[in-house]
This record gives sequence, structure tokens and C-alpha cells, in this order.
Amino acid sequence: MKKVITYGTFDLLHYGHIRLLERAKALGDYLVVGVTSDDFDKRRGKINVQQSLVERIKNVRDTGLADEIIVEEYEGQKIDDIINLGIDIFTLGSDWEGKFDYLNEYCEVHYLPRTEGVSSTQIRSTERQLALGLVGRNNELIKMFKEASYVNGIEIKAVLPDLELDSDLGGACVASNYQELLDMVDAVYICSNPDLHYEQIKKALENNKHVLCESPIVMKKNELDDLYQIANNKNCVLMESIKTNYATAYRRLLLLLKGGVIGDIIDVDATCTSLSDNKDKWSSLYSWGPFALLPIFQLLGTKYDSKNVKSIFNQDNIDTFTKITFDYPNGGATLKVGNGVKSEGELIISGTKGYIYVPAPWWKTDYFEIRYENPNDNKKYFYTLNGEGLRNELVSFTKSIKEKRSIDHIDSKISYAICEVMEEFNESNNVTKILKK
Ligand code: C2G
Repeated sequence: MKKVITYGTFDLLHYGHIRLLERAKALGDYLVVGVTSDDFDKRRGKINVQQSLVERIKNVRDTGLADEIIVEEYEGQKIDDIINLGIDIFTLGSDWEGKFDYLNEYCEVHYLPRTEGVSSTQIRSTERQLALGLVGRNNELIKMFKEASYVNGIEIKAVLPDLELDSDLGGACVASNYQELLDMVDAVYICSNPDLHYEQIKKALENNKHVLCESPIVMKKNELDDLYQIANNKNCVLMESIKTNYATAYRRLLLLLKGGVIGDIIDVDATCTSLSDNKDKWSSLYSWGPFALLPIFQLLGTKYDSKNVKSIFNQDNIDTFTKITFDYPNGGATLKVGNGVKSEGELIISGTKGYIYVPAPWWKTDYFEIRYENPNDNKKYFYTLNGEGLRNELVSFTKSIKEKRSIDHIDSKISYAICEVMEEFNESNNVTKILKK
């Protein structure tokens, strides 16, 4: 019996895929189809896959052409599969011509002519594009503009930067005011000064526009209530943006922790600082607080017993460094953020069996380590980081709009908890202020 194997994502299964499977099957007597896992696709840069692994497997199964379906999960798996399954022929479409010749050592390799005129990318791009507007700080705005070009289904229609742009942003129109921007788009990404968020978000929602807003969304809990209410009434998505939440390594880390790799979590220590970003004279807590609060609230919950805040303020009454210690019933957390003060930007999560160490800059991490008492048990994890997480965040935002439900959003309890920390800080509640002359 001749065994044939082929691989693919098979997203939105189409005629080209079916013809490939038919011809692959005809090369032998038994066809194994390897369907790529969502993770593996993301790692190899395919982030726009619309259907889940389960849906894609079902579609392949429904063709009746596969005798066996397996999941392709890692680089180099093809050799393992060929050996373990006793494969005689490996085949793929001619778009891969030459790429898998190294498998000749293990079995025959055939490239089949690709069917012209049809592809998943083309099917995806015929869907209506979401017109997105960007408003706020130039640096963030430009980063988002670049990342959007990797995401199917989004077109940046208009921008409203804080300062005049010195780079050309392709076909995007530079709006002269906020209302003009809103009139051109279906959704906005807001990365402006947090003091402006409330009015900007409210106006966008009242104009029936979906909103992705850099954290902190707002500085007052009643304002957050208000905005969620309007979003709800208008059937619009209001999503908080903290890119770290969408970085693959960070997400894996959360899952591993849930599985108990370091036992019970006792302490979280998160530090984020920068020297360069203080041009706008931003508070360190506004700009870095949400990043550092994210793992604290995600891992220990939002119900802490008490917190202690200590800040160094400059002459302009802006905190250049803030340290917060949280007391939890079964542990604690420390946040250190600085704009104008530099420290090691690492994340350390301590548990009863071991700890996790994420090196600086942990908020855009592709790597972490699980460390134990016995160093021989230590494990290192590496992942691909696409656009610091922004790319996956945009995918989640567009999917949420399309499917009219929140997909992968930061829990609203966490949004409220972040907001509360900001609110109390602004009201100087329990804040020890040190004025640096
Ligand atoms: N295909 C084709 N004609 C098309 C489109 C796709 O013959 N018009 C073939 C591809 O060449 C591939 C298979 O259908 O052999 C699945 O295509 P994709 O779902 O796009 O998967 P791909 O990214 O090519 O994955 O490591 C290799 C991968 O697993 C192959």
C-alpha cells in the first residue's frame, strides 16, 4: 500500500484545495492530511486564518478524500510524520516547489501544479474591509498603521496625529478634526493622552463607531460605566488595548501558570521603565501602569486587600517613578514604573514550586523561563512575536466587530481595576508623594 501525505491550513476550503487533495489521493492508496494548528500558523506568520482548527479539520473530513487527518503543530514535524506513519510520497502544491526537497531523503517528493485563480487570501479579501481611523500620539499611530497592513480586512482610511507627520502613511487621509475622521471610518483606534479618552470614545460610540483604545481607557470608574453602557446600547465594540495581552509568549505563560507549573502563585513583580518616552511629559503610571497591572490582576485577581503607592514627582507635578505594592489574602505584588527613571524591565512570578522569569523588556516578550530549585528542571520557552502583539490585537478587534461578540478582550473586571488604580492616584488617595527638586 502506497501512503501519501500532504499538509495545509485549508482555511475556507475551496476548489483549489479539493483539486490538490484529489490529485494527492490519486498518487497512492492511502492519504494522510496534516492540518496546521492555529498556533503553528501564527508562528509561521499566517495570522489571518478565519476558521478554527476544528472547522478546518471538519471541512477536510467532509471532502471524503482523507483516510487519516493529523494536526501539524511544529517546525520539523514533517520528518517525524513521514518516519512514524511510514509515508511513501510527500506532496504539496507548486507554490512550495523546491522548499521540501530535503524530504527526498525519507520519501518521494511531488509538487502538484497549483490551481490558478482561487485562494483563501482572495476569498478573505472580497469581504468588506473595515475602515479604521487612528487618532493620537504619532509613535503609536505609526506602529499601528504598519501592523494593520499585515491584517486582512482592515484599511486605514484616516489619521489624526497629535503632531504633524513626517512620514507618508500610504493612502490614509490626514483628517483636519476628530468629527471629520469619524465620518470617514467604521472604527477608531485611540492612542491619545488619557485625559482626552472619555470625550473621544463617547463621541465615536455616539457616531456608531467601534473603538479600540489604549489603556487606561478612562481615569474614572463612573466614566467607564458610562462608556460601556453607550457601547452596549449602540451595539458597538469597546475594547481596551494592551498589546502584551496578545503576544503569543505571554498567552502561553498564562496558560502554563493556570496548569500549575509553578504551583500556587504567591507573588508578581512587574517593572516597566523608559527614559526616551518622556517628551510628552507623561505620567509613568499612565503610560506604563496598565502593562504592569495586567499580569498582577490576571494572575492574582482584582480583589486585593490594600495597596501602598509611592511616587517621585518632578517640578511639573508629573510622576517620573511610581511603585505600588499590593497585599492579597494569599500573597502580594509589586509594580514599578518609570518615565525618566531606568530599571531592569523584568517580570517575576513566584510560586510554591518554582518561579517564572521573563527578561526585559517583558511587555514585548518572545521568551521566558520556568525555574526550579533544581536547575536541571528549568525550561526555556521561545515564541514568535508579531508586531509586539498589536497584530493579533487587531485581528481580535476585527473579529469581535464581525462576530458581534468580544473575542479575547481583556476582562472588564480588569479594566475597572486599572481604572480604579488611576482614579485613586489622581485623587492622591493613599499616595506618598516625593517631590524631586
Ligand atoms: N493549493 C492549490 N491551489 C490553490 C490554493 C492552494 O493547489 N489555488 C494547495 C497549496 O499549494 C497547498 C494546499 O493547497 O499544497 C493547502 O494550501 P494552504 O491551505 O494555503 O496551506 P499552505 O500554507 O500552503 O500550507 O508547510 C507547508 C504547509 O503546511 C502548506
